[in-house]
Amino acid sequence: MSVFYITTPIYYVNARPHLGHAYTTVVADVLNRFRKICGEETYFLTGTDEHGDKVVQAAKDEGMSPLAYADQISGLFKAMWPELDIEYDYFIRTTDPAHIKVVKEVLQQIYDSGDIYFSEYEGAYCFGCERFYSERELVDGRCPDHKTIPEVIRESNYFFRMSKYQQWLIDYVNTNSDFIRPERYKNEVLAFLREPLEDLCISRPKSRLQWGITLPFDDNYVTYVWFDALLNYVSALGYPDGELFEKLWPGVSHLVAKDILKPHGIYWPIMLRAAGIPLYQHLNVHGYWNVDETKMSKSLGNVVDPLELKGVYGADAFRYFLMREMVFGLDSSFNEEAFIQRYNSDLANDLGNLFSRSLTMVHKYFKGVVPQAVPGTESGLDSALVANSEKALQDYHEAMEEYAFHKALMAIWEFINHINKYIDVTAPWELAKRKELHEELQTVLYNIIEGLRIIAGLIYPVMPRTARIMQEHLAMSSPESFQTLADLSVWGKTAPGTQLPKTLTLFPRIEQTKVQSSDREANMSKQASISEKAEIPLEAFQKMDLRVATVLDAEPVPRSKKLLKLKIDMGKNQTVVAGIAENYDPEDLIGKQVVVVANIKPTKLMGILSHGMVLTATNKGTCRLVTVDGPAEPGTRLT
Ligand code: ME8
Repeated sequence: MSVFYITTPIYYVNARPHLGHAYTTVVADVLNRFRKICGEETYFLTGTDEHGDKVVQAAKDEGMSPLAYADQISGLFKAMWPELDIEYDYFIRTTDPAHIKVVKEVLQQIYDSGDIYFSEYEGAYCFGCERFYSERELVDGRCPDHKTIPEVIRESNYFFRMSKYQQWLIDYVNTNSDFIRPERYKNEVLAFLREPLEDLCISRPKSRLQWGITLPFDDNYVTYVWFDALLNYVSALGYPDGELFEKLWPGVSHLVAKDILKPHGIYWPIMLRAAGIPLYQHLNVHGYWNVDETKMSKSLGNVVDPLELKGVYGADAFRYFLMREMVFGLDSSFNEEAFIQRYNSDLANDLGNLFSRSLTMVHKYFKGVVPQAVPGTESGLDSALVANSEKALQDYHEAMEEYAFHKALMAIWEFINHINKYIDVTAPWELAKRKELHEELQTVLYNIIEGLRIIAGLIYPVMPRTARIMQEHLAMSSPESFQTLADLSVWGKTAPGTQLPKTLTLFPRIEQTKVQSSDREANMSKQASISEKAEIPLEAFQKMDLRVATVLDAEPVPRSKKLLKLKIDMGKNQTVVAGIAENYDPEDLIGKQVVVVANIKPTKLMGILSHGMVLTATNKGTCRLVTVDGPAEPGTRLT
């Protein structure tokens, strides 16, 4: 049996976990679950990186000792992962005594072999990056990351002879084409290696920094934080003698973002080589999440908190969005409106509706008992459905192997849409009207349920909670409900005759107005100044049918704080739902003239179909209706 050992970076404990950390860790969890359904043995490591200047500085700012501070922030990371349904096997901290022991052993070994030497060095040192910069690396004399002018410091330090391994690494990367992937990052590493590789300063004098692992061969120094941190990937397995190390190391795949390509693509392979440890299998590098096209940063106040999103939309929707939206390897921009759109269209409409309409039909026509497909009643539609499921499975598998998570999800959604069409075309409600077609009805509903079983199995790595709920409602009880890819590739595994529980709504639709906090709204209206908004052609505006309407009646929508149901006259009588209950009493609206987008696709809000959208000016939680400057004939078009 092959093994799969997946690692995330160990995160610095100088800041709270955010969207970027969540993304990498969700990807690791998705891969880990995927490998499990492939039938492989897996191991998933994450943790925190706790030494170095950055942590000392952050602790000082909070008036805490480095260890107390590290305990606190490491605790936040540890607490966040289960909230996002991330099931890691081991959480490592670089302050763990077992890790410290391994770092010292490896340092000693490399020192003994002659690849670490002592030397005086004068150079430009960036305290933010905790490292020396060569002239060539600086941009206009400044640190490319922090934009600060590094301080020139002169120090005696220990150096790791990386230069000796430069040609070996170039050859290795060239001959092992999937060692660093996607290819753009392999090329980036090779480009870097075209310049002479300098030896790495791997010590910090204690006169400057005490918060680190003391060098085993010189008490006056602590270890450079990267030399310490990278070794977590082997220390966590009990290197050198641990059974886990022996079993798992051959299957190791690292996951990082592009910001730490250099330590992982250059320092780490050379460290492994110098220590006589076999190299990792793959370094998988993803891009960066921005927020609303802007770099996420504390000072801009746009750091996205995964728990806040989870609280509003649920962990599965959050995971789905991350995996569906980002093309692995490229940058992506987070935007809450896009999130809600995807949620409503992919999760609430496509998947959620399919699930509830299917189960409702089984209850209506078969008292909730899964019917038996009847041989001889199948048509071309049924074989097309089976063929489509096979194709979905194959496309999904290939995409997952390539870390193209967005494509894997697209493959599942193609199948979901295929089943939705299958239902529309076979029209079980028509079959149910005719007794002589009862057997056809059985076959159709069996096939739909079988399709849902496969969908539940395929979404499991990305949406484990939804998969589980679907499986429970398809009467598949754990642990038998664990579906491997092999199970999913066989059509007909659902047992007829099983009684299904009542259906439920997997993803209730979200009203845009309901979820955005007034703070965020205020921010958005501030940010979206006219000049910044994307321009649209005139024809796009002309497509919009804006009408004057008179409110005939208004009433609150039960169980909703924000919504009112309005009966309006816009040339013809219509019902619309508007999120204005916090600002208007229903009785004040009767007779008022409003402006409505009349040709918007009807949507259901809290179970009421809304045939238009009432325009408002909304800012900081207050909302004012857009109206006309004097009586106008209901239905008058705005131009
Ligand atoms: O670099 N978009 O820790 P770190 C996507 N301790 N991913 C992001 C991101 C963003 N905007 N921001 C952070 C360190 N990440 C070292 C690692 S490993 C031996 C030592 C994720 O807390 C991404 O995985 O700065 C990135 O590589 C990592 O967090 C950096 O985490």
